[in-house]
Amino acid sequence: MKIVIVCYPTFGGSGVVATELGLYLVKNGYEIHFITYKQPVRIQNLTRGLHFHEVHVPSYDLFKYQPYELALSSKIVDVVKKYKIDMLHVHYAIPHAYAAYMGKKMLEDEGILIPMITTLHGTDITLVGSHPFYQKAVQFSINHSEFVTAVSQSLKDHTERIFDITNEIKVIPNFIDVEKIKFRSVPCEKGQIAPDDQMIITHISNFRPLKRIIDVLKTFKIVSEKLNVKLLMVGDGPEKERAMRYCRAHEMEDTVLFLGRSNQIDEILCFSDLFLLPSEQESFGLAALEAMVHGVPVICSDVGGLPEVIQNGFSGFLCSLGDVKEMAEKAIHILEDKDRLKLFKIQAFESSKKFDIQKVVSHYESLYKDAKQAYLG
Ligand code: GMT
Repeated sequence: MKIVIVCYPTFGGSGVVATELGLYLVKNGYEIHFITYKQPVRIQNLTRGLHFHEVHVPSYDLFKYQPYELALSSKIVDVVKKYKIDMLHVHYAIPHAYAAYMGKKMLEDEGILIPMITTLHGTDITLVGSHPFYQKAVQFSINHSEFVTAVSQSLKDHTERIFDITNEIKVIPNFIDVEKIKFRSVPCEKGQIAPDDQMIITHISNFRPLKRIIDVLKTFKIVSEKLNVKLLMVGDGPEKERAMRYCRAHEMEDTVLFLGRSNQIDEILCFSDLFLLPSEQESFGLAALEAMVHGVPVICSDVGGLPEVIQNGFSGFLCSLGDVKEMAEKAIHILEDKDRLKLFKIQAFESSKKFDIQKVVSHYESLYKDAKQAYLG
């Protein structure tokens, strides 16, 4: 089957999920065509069956805003026709679902019928999509997709609460390639970052306000008063400056390292002992799952889809939003006892298996088959 995947090419979770899905499908014999404005960060080499089509938006003085959706829908039409594509799978509703719907309609005009699947990731619904300026268009695109999926039950419920949805939303959670991580050949080198007896706490995000990275620092500060720990802050974004100022003001510069955006997430997580994710909202929390597969327990806020990913008291702890004292207490509880830490690490890895790529992607594969059948008969 030949599938077009439309996604954001950046470090964000939706782009990572779309890219990993495409790469895995290629291994399973699919022909995958990514359409984005830049080559996705997780695609290093284009191999057989894997194509990338860049959307160019020519800049024109008349426009205050460049019409990306137009360029994207035209690109979808061109690619579908040229490569005889069977299916459109768009990740992140805005503006991808809207643009894909336009592409689909243009193709219909030429007698080409193509089904479309939209995968909702979170912020496309909870933050941006629900804004009155976008709501109608997002609702329209969801209702006109042949199939709609959400990455958690929480996101499905949220979507149904704020939109008038007329078709069924299927929950297909995010996934992780357990085998790939387990049998990776890259060495795990903690030595460059910290001495052996120092434990590593890690946070990875896009440092947007909803990630509450000051809570990460406050939690870490309490833990560091009791235990020998170092904090790795991986990522970049609008709150970084404030976070760095906080560290200067609280003399934490020796124990908190800002590593920037990184392509070496696996290399960092492999020697981490604990992961902090105190977000205000998280439809799934892919970064937490990436930590768990490396055997890293997670302390996070009890919001959105996080309780579907982290088993409280088993793979980590779910804490009240903003309660840094509680998060620090749970962190200390896990870290202060070597045997307990070992157990939590094993349990975190065990929990991650539920989201193994083989299990989860089979749901997408059945959906592709159903969509093709339902649409084309
Ligand atoms: O969390 C972000 O700010 C990035 C955002 C994105 O669109 O990539 O992440 C969303 O999608 C991820 C992949 O499905 C989920 O794991 C994240 O939980 C979700 N973020 C939010 O809901 C805030």
